[in-house]
Amino acid sequence: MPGRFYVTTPIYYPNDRPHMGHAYTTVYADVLARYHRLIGDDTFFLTGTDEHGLKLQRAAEKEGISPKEFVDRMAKIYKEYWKILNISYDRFIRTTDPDHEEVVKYALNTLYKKGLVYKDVYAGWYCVSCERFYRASEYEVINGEPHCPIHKKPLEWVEEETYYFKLSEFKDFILDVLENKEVVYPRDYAREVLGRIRAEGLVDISMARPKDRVSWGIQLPFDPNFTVYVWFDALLNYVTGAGYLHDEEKFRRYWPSVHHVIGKDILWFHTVIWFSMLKALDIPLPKRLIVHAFITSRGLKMGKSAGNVVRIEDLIERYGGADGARYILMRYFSHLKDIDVSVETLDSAYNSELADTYGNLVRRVGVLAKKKLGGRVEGKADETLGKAAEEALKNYLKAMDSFDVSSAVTASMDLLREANAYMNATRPWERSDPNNELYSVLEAVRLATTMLYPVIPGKAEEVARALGFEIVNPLERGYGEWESYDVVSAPILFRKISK
Ligand code: ME8
Repeated sequence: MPGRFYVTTPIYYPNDRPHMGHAYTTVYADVLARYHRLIGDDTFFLTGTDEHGLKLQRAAEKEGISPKEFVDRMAKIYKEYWKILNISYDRFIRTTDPDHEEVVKYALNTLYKKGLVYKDVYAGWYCVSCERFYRASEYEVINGEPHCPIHKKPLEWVEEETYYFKLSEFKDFILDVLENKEVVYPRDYAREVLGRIRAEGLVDISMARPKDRVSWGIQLPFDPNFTVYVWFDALLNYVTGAGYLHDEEKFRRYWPSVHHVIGKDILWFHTVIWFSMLKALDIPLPKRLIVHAFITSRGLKMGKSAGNVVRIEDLIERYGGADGARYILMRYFSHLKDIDVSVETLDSAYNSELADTYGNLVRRVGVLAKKKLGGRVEGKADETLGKAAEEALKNYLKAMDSFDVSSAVTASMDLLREANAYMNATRPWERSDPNNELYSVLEAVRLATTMLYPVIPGKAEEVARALGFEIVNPLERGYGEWESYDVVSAPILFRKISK
């Protein structure tokens, strides 16, 4: 029975163009979406931009244009990057979209009517880059001044009237979810949040900003002098995107299968705050919250503030296009351990795996099929290679179903290595009739290409066209189940990077 799969990325702050870190999350979510479409699931993929708040207000001021003009320009840039990277989202949500603004107002009104909101003063240290307050136990003191632990920038002292959300009332609920429910993946992150709640408790949080300080935001529905705190606005994008309030049928269809993909920097918001908001709104929790670690460079989280970003265009240029870039991002995708990117490791995976193991095999089998058989290949599948293919597919499906994309890539490469070894052992170039051998290799190439399709969709389609097959659900057409091949050409897929 086909399932359903709804996947989201964080909605990014469009104060600047996306970099390798944003591509890391977005490509990963795209791979999950493409995989689920491939196996026949009814899939919906949401990404977008988080456009309100002080950070955007200031970015626009710096450019001397209105916030709306600024975010319009930046949302367009985001879409261009995702197009170049072949991101197959179904909706690009912007928090300035009218349906979203309606959802936010409706949701906050609901919290208000339920008595979960009250007015009081707030004083604290604020990081505009994070759009959040930091407590004394959390910030770093540099030269006697409080600094953001992530951005290392001085915090700003804020003292003002605000509205609080009664987060403290949800403590038992959150503890129960984190302790007993399989929502957070990997579970280590649930334990991390649990530890923090146990150590610090859960205090009520400010959910509004005075309009005279932060004007760029959605107006609080029950007090026109305030705008909604950007995180309360942003988190709700996930329900808006699924049709909440506007398309009940769509919401019923996709919400139960929602998978949020996030970086570990925004874990607290997506567990404690988001789960409490959902509970308060009587909306079921997400099926999974899939958390990943950071890409670091020179030991620091890659980001604009650290000044160590790798540009998406540089990745694309170095690795021969979007597919090469997507591959190296997924090859090292990691949930728990930060990955420090070095050109040497990335280059070596690209050269040895994409160019040699995959590219050379495609080229060799294509050339031989043309030369020895005029392109028409029909034969019997080799049993041993078939076993290896089955094993690889099994490992691949298991990895994909547990969100482990880098192991799925490894399983695909294992199959290609087996196919290379089979080719070298059977030497089809020396045979007068190499139909069986070439067919066996082509089947392995077809299956591995299908498995890699979610990661390298462009190149996978190119191989399918050149060798004469289609990318279809591998569960329906396993090894040896493609009848025959009409090889058209033998493309050179990836050019090696020389030192
Ligand atoms: O936090 N390594 O937006 P944001 C890995 N608007 N992932 C990285 C990364 C790195 N070095 N740098 C960025 C926000 N990311 C909010 C989200 S959601 C309701 C609101 C990725 O533009 C990672 O997914 O700061 C991280 O969680 C996200 O970008 C933060 O993007």
